[in-house]
Amino acid sequence: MGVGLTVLAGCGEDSQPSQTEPPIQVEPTFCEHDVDLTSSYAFDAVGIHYEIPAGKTPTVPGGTSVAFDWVGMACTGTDANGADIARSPAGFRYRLLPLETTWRSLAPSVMSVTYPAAQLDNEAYRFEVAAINAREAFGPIVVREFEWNAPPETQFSQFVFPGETESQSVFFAAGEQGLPIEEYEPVRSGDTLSVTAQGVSLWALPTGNDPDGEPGDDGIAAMQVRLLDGPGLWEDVTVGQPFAKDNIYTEEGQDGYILTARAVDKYGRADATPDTVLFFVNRAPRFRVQGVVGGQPFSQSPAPGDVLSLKSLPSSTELEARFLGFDPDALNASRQLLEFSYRFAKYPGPDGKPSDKSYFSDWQAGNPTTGAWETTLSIEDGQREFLAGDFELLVRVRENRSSSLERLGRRVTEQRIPFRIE
Ligand SMILES: [Ca+2]
Ligand SMILES: [Ca+2]
Repeated sequence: MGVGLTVLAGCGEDSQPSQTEPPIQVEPTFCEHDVDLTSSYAFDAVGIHYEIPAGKTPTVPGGTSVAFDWVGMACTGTDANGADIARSPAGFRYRLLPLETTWRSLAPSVMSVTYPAAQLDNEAYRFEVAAINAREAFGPIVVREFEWNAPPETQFSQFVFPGETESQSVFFAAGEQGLPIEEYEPVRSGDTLSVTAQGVSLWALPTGNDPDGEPGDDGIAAMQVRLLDGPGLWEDVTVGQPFAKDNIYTEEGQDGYILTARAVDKYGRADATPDTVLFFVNRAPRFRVQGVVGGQPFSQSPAPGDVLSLKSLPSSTELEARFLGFDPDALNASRQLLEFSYRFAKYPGPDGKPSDKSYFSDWQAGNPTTGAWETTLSIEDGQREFLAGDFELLVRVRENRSSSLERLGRRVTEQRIPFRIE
């Protein structure tokens, strides 16, 4: 025989070590240990259990503690002689994200962990546990996920009012304050509410329920309502009481209102999807293309699609025009107090190409009695002649307010008028 080395890994007769040479030492192997998570559950003060199954993210009730039990599985490595050897876990590593961001160590004899309710909050959690071998190598990580404390749900209570077939939840009254609720009218999301000098009164009853609540206890600790015309703060209202507000106006430049309510449960968790109703106050003025002014028929000029004659113009730089506006709120029907402004968005330029250089004119008062505006229009302050061709005129009508009524806002409506001059 030559060099008398014998490899020890095999087990056949041929590989028996010789009597005279010592066995060759090999590096032992350390296998990975599985963890068998035997139970994962939440439990409340009277010990009622809520399972946390694998592959799901259940919501466990607010106020519960959460516990995990597991066993570490033995695995087969080899010893220094290369022989198979059963190894037990050298310990465990676990963490509960996001509460614990680093791994916690446990001795091999400790195979459970409990998180008291006081440590938990309104969050989604992820529990991870693994066994380690003697070399501190992790076996497969076992995961359970859960959310602690279901959020409450909020809605404005629905009522069916006389004359209404469908139930409504938010109501308004324009004008007189202190009316009985039966005389309020329903607000549908997206409505524009008519307005009076007293603004608008609003009434709604927000209610909430918490999935974690128990019989006799709806679990709602607070109710918050917000009436937004922009970013705003939540306002606490008494649970079970309606939210009511008078004198709601539309301020200058303001768009709509968003009425929102959210319930908050006793662990401080708020409904993430509050009930919401969008509405506007003060209907914008409108144009009347046909009407009656001072007992006489009235027709807007120019009206969309009109074809005018160049010869009919009073001068080469002037166009006679008349418009009629009205405010559907009839805040003060005898004094419409409307203002008008215009610009030519498109007109034939001197080079024959369409031009669009003009800006909106200053606001000009309409007739305070009739809401009519009879005027002469010009292009670029009379610097341009009217030429034959296609025009596009934009006319705006705006509510004019005396200083005592300016809280009502001044809503604007724009009319686009394509017309032609031949
Ligand atoms: Ca809850
Ligand atoms: Ca109005």
